[in-house]
Amino acid sequence: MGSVQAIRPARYHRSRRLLRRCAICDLFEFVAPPDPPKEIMAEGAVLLRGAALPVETELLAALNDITATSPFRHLVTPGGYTMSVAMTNCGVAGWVSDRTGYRYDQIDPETGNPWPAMPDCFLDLAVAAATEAGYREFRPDACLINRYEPGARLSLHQDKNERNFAHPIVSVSLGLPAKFQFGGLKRNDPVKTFAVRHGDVAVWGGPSRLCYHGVPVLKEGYHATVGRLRINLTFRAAR
Ligand code: MD3
Ligand code: FE
Repeated sequence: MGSVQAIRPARYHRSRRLLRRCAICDLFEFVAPPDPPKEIMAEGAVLLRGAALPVETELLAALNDITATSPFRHLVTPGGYTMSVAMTNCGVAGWVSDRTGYRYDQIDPETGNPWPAMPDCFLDLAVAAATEAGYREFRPDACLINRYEPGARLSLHQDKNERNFAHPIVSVSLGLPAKFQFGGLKRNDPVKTFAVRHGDVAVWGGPSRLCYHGVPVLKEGYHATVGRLRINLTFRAAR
């Protein structure tokens, strides 16, 4: 299981003494101080900057295997709209939407087969991040994978299709940078906006678990390893 150290970005392994001896490091730290490794967004909600970077290559390779079996597709909402974000899943349960509603299903409706298994590198990262955020019992059985092309967005919503809201949700951002909008328990509560980048991991639980959230329109761009895309992995204990 991934340890707390294993999900820290490499720069935190460097000793204070080494940093102090490097004048250029001093200069960069002055111009752009590093993000804190743990940022509290709200009660129960923690942002772990760069926590996925040490396992980026494994995550992207595992993602390719998953989408070879269960490809990305644009789901239709119960209201009849086609989502701009394309989705797939891995794990024993997958989130799906169609004209009849939203639900978790063991079967990929597109292939008629079970969703691909959750890769160990996915599970280990999600469990390590939840532990780091103070959620020690988290064992996700579902991973929803969202793919944003520039122009795609996810409007403000609550995640309410899971059986037990005592479990947190872990989200891993890869590829193009995006903004998270994070509101309150009512749709019209004020929202805070957080910029998320490649490798950032967020954990939402406790009093934040049912907060409204969304992703505004993704800006045009190109990421060196992911391309013209943003990928978000969302880990849940659905059942
Ligand atoms: C705040 N995905 O799939 S994850 C989703 O970036 C979803 O693709 C977004 O929202 C994405 O349902 C955002 C961030 C997130 C997830 C769950 C939350 C924020 C949350 C639950 C409660 C509060
Ligand atoms: Fe959500």
